[in-house]
Amino acid sequence: MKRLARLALSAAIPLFVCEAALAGGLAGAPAPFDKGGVTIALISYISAGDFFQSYQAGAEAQAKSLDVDLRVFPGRQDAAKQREQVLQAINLGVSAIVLDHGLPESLGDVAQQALDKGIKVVAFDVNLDNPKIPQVEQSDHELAQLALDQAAKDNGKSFKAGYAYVAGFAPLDRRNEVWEKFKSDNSGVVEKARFGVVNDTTATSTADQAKAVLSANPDIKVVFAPYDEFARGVKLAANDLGIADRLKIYSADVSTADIQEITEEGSPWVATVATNPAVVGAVSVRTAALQVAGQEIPHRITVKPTLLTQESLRAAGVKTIEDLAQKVPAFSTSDAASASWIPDKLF
Ligand code: SR1
Repeated sequence: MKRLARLALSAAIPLFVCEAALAGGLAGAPAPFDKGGVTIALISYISAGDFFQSYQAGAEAQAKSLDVDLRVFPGRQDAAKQREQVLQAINLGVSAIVLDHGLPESLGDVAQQALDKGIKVVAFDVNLDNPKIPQVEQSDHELAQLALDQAAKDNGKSFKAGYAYVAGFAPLDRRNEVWEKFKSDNSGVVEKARFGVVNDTTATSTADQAKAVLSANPDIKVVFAPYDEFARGVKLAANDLGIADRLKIYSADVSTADIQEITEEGSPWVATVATNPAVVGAVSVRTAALQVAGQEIPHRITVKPTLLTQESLRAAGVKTIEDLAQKVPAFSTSDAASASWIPDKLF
């Protein structure tokens, strides 16, 4: 299934990507991209789940378009392993490293070692607090605000809520800031329980917790689960308990599998707010490429998310990410970290 999704994505990559790869270097690009032979490492903390698969596919497509050799290191939710992989990438002599999530305490010093060796470093969703390391993110404050505004629109400003959250992940921490403010602005919104797990089976582990929470708190009507794996877990729990008709789930992220879960008959998953993860992966590689080319980039690079309600997806007949990209053109592109010499029509 995942293989199929990636094949579908690569099938959508237009011809010029192949032309660039065949040419050995990119005509009209600045050095070193004009001659080719640039290697970039993508070192991910989380290797499981649709978001991260799609992010990687986007990074690979953008790398291919730049004739970059992208070395992918899957961290498999292991901080020590991810740290070791940064050292391996330094030893390989890559031109740049993209860090995709991770724990700041295990990455900060090795990222600095890379910088000291002249290797460019880009961080997606891990806050390394280093002025030399640009941060890519998905406007997480806006993302959470759009989801919570929709929750307030659907349920009013007074409801009992469950909240899925794990501290220590930069995007979840940013979304949490908005949730805290939302609660303090709306005293009728009561957080009855907080739960969530991030591991290699996030959805099912979160489902086990959600089942206990929802059984113990039958008055919970809304769950804010701002990560699609959390939302899947909550939906699974609601279905198992037979309470899907009295629960509404608001989330982040989207994939073809998510769209199917959101739009299916009787689904309690009523809205999500998302970017196209493949676009975010592409933006991360572009940021690294611009740095390698010695070009200016802002310190904070954001990709804007879109609100997708169950109602709007059903009404537009959206069944897949490809449908979504067709119906919402902004979803398949971002002008973040762009330059005239970087191919941008990847999907
Ligand atoms: C555990 S962090 C999960 C989040 O990272 C990405 O930002 C995705 O949006 C996902 O929700």
